[in-house]
Amino acid sequence: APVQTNEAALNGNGVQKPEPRLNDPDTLARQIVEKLTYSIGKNPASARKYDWLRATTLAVRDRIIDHWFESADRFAEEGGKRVCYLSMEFLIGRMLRDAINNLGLTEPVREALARYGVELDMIELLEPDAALGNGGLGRLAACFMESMASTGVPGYGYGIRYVHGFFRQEIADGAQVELPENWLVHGNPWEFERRNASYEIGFGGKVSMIQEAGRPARQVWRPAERVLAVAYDTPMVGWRGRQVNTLRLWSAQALDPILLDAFNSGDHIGALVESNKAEAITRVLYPADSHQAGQELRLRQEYFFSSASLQDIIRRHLEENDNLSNLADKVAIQLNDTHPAVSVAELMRLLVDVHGFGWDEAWTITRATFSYTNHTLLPEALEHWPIHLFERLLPRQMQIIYAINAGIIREAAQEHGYDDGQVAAISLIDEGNGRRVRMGQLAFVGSHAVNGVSALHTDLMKQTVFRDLHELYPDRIQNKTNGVTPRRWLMEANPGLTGLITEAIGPGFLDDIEKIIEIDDLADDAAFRERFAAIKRQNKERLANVIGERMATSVDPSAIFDIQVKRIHEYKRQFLNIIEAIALYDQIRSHPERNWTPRVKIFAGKAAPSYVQAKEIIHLANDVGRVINADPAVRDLLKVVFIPNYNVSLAEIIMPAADLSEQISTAGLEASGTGNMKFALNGALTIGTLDGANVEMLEHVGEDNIFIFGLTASEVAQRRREAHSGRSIIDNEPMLREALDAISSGLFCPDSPSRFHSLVSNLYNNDWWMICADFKAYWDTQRTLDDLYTRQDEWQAKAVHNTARMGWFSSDRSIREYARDIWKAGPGQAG
Ligand code: F58
Repeated sequence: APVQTNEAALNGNGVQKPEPRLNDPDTLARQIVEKLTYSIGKNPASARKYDWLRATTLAVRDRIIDHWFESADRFAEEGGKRVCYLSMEFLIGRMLRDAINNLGLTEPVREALARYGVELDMIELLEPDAALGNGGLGRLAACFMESMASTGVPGYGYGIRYVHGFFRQEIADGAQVELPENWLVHGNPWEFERRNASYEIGFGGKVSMIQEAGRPARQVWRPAERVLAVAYDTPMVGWRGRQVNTLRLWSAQALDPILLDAFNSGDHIGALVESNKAEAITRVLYPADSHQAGQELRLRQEYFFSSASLQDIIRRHLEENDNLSNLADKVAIQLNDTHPAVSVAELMRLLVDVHGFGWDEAWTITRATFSYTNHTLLPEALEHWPIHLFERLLPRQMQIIYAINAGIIREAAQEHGYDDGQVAAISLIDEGNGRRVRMGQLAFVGSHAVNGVSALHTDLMKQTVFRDLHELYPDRIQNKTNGVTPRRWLMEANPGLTGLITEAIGPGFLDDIEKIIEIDDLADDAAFRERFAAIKRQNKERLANVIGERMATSVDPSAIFDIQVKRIHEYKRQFLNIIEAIALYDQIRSHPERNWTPRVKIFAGKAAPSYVQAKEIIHLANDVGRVINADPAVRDLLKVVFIPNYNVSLAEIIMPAADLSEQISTAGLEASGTGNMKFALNGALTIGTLDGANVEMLEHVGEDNIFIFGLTASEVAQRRREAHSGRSIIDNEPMLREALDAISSGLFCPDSPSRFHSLVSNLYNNDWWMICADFKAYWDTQRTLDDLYTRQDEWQAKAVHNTARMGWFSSDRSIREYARDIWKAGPGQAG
């Protein structure tokens, strides 16, 4: 209950209402020093850079809070439908630049700090990245949070406040080394702990039927263990500060942090056992991006944040409504992949067991409330939990899943005449290899809408993982192609280009990114192209400096910057790119007389710690770079660099500096990709396969402005059915053979010549990822690009077309589509 306040003092004469903060440099300068003095306890004369960052953050935060309260009041007044985005990951990166950019404070803050001789660009770099995610899925959630706030959708993110985010990567003797990440060590000025919003989360125990007088019999779950979920809120500022939404992250704590009995009897360690066990739930982000982490702790994380979020959503709903029967009119819950899919069973439990709903009504509410996004078709990444584990940890939810399954199967058999085989295909329980709960099926049947993240991926979902459920519910699957926020990925990452575009067409594109198409005709304007190229050159110099500083390698900014940055995975085919580099190295050495176009091949990305092949690929990239970069025979014609510790902040430097973007996954396997969009928006040309959103990028930029090669998804599927092997291709392709021979010979790893033998022999034996199959087409396309780069006018014109035609790939567009087609929430929606 709210505390008793003196209404008159609060509202009558406004005594307790703080003055709204002013945004001029004078006021900002004064308030930054005030924060430095009274909140941080530092004298401006002796303050260190980090103190200035903190003081600036606090001063900016005050301004965000003003907007935050306004947004909250407005939502409450309008009583519209809210969107809750449940995601195990939010890969946010730094927050200061994003906040001041969206509040229009970048220049005033810069000026305010300059008065004390402090450079904004310097202190910004001290902010740690919030790296609460692995890659594309987590970064998409972060772009969506920003776009919901920017497009006026009342969005609430729900996730986990990991103490240790995505690991820090170092390269030692060419190999990846993982180090713990520690973003919270100096505290986090962006978050607010909300002790009042905390919920009990149970695990284990027993379920029993109870019969109370005058009430129907019901199931009661008595968990054996209970932990507390405590909320931490971070404001998410939308463009022009018009709306500020909330990201609520849960932290686990013991209900009884010190067991006093144990403590008093002298068992000081034992007294802490509970709190250690509880806190372990939110201690660390699982770093596997392509294999389901089958550990119990992972399932605990999933249930922990799902249950806390649902309890929070229900509590808020009941504060504003009489009961839960209209839940789906007031809340849309989006499941970001299957990690929160246990929510389907948990909402059923809360509705039926706790709030007394009948099963059928509860099921109708549940389905109307949830929707689910799938991000992968890779079988090894689909989540399924062993029944015995699920049952032990979540006994009541397991019963509910059986009951849901029975209903679906009954419907399929009775209304659609499904036979046993068809029933097995749609069942939530996989009876195959040890009985398991299939989380994708659970999310699907518990949702009214299921979406893929690009047109191709959505089609393939219908044909593969969800073929049978799609047959049963043909209207449920729809497409929502991904997007990226132009604030972070154009305005903040590339202020030079943003300035040029503003000069050319005015600032309208800042509010409606699709207006960026207005620069399209300027591709024919030589003066514009030159300025566009000059900005690219500056961005390349900035990246060259980073490479020089971090790796003591010098690269020439006039070479093609050919960049592949993303998680390291066999299907993303960094290996293909490295093989092409080796083949090129070989050709340059054999034909020094030819007119080679200088190229710098840049790689960055992390491998899951347990993914052996991915780590070998990192090792190979580093080993190859060491040999090529030291060889005077190719000096300045070819360099290969692997930049360690790829993260959001590094991406902000890399995206604007690329000439060429590598999007070369085996067709059919990259659900969408979002790096592809960031590069093209910043004027890189793409070399890529017909995979994920590349297909739609081709449609938007036109076939003259993108470089597509290789097998299509259906050709890949066909070859896989034929058990295609690489041997015959290698035998007939001398460049490929010589490159593979060079690897096998130990040329790049004389210290351990057999290091890459298994990597190479896999290609001979089955070429599962179609590296051999696509090599020649890839090589030829690269040479076309070499040639094109020598005709700078043509290259730059294509680059301008790419930037001009990427407006559609904004996450604002994605969010508007979700709002209109799935959530029925946000501006212009009845809700
Ligand atoms: C990615 N998935 C897709 N998963 O690979 C990419 O094509 C797509 O653009 C992106 O999602 C956004 O839709 C992805 O990043 C993960 O990182 C999971 C993390 C948790 C374990 C399983 C993979």
